[in-house]
Amino acid sequence: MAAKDGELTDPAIPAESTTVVVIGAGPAGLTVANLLRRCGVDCVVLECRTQAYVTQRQRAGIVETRAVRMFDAWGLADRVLGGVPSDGTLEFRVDGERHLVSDGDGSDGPQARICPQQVLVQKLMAAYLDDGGDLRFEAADVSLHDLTGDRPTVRYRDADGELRAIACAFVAGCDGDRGISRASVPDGVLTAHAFDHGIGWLTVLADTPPPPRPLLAVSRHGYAAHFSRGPHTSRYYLQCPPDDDPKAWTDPRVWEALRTRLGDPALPSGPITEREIFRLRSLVHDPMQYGRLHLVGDAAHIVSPMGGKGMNLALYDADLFARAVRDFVRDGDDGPLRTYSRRCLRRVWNDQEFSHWLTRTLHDAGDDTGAGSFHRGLARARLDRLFTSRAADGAFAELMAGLDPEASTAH
Ligand code: RFL
Repeated sequence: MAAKDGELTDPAIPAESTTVVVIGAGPAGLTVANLLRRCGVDCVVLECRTQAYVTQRQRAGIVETRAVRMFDAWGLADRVLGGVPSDGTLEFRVDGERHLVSDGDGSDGPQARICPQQVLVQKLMAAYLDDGGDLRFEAADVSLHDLTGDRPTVRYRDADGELRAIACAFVAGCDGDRGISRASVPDGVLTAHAFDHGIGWLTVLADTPPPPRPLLAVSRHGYAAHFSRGPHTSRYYLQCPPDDDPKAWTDPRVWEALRTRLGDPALPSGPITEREIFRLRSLVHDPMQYGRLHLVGDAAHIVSPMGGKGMNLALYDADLFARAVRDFVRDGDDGPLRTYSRRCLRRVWNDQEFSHWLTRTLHDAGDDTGAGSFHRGLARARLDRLFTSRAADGAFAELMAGLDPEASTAH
């Protein structure tokens, strides 16, 4: 929490100085740090967890086309993107029937990559550290001070338990939904727009052959999906009641449900390494800045995983923030910093709408006990349009790629 001014200048605490303190070393924080280094702006990254924890955390799996081109424009694509290029198609399986839909928009340039989040994080971290970047793990009790002044201070306790203070020009709050950054903004400044989809997903990570392309399956048994998370690893999703107990989903029950819902009796099973149930929820905080604090990624917004936008939005915010700081430091232009929140939120709402549309369509089209048979009919009509209309497929591909006329990667 923000502290009173009297607590700021303790002579016993060694004081340092930098231009940007980045809180959190996830995709957002490490991207901000790398981009700032690329334009010669110094920064310090504070991460509360250990290096091993951060580099093993498995979540997202696709870097969208727009984000691939963003790294390319910064000259970082070869260093930070792992995985393999996407083949530009998604499979929808409706009651066992296969429909391939293009998720490549046909534009020239590098395309989306199937790149697990932990691989992106490992490579971003390696690039930053190889370039001499300052990244401090196990930073405890991080607190932000004087955010509305010209020179905020970030205090924390280092891995040896010593209190430290860093004065800076800007703070990048990249510490996720449960971090300290957003919690440091006084009550009443931010408006939270929250939505609970009333849907649960059992998510399972297993050592099994990944599918050739992302697979999303609709049936009366409920939604299921199968995605690649590396050459020998898969992530599966199974719709379930939001308050279900993951322990009730034994291995045989998981494999049987997947075979039924994916319409694939021969689906191979394998060791399950992670099993978790979460509620699908969406959340937007507006504005995404307070004084010299800028919220980046999950610290500002959560998108339901349908459509694979959460991590990609974090990368978008990071790009906008780094360019805005560069313009301020290099040219004294504070315009991009002042409009940071408005520009980010335009894309955030665009992606929220896409994710919400896809979430409703794929759940309503299957099990009609939730939304009712009328909504089931509407959702089936939307899928039919997607499978048969070139215009509908084109709009879908544009949203998947993250490319719209505003998605400029111009520097
Ligand atoms: P992160 O990744 O949560 O990183 C935040 C970092 O901040 C640290 N931290 C602190 N450090 C210092 N002091 C403190 N007080 C701190 N508090 C926290 C944390 O330890 C951590 O290292 O946020 P970031 O960087 O904004 O990145 C966001 C993405 O991680 C997130 O949007 C995605 O994982 C969402 N997501 C998906 N996104 C996609 O684009 N495609 C997907 O397919 C996809 N699948 C998913 C997902 C999220 C999931 N979860 C979390 C429910 C699948 C799942 C299961």
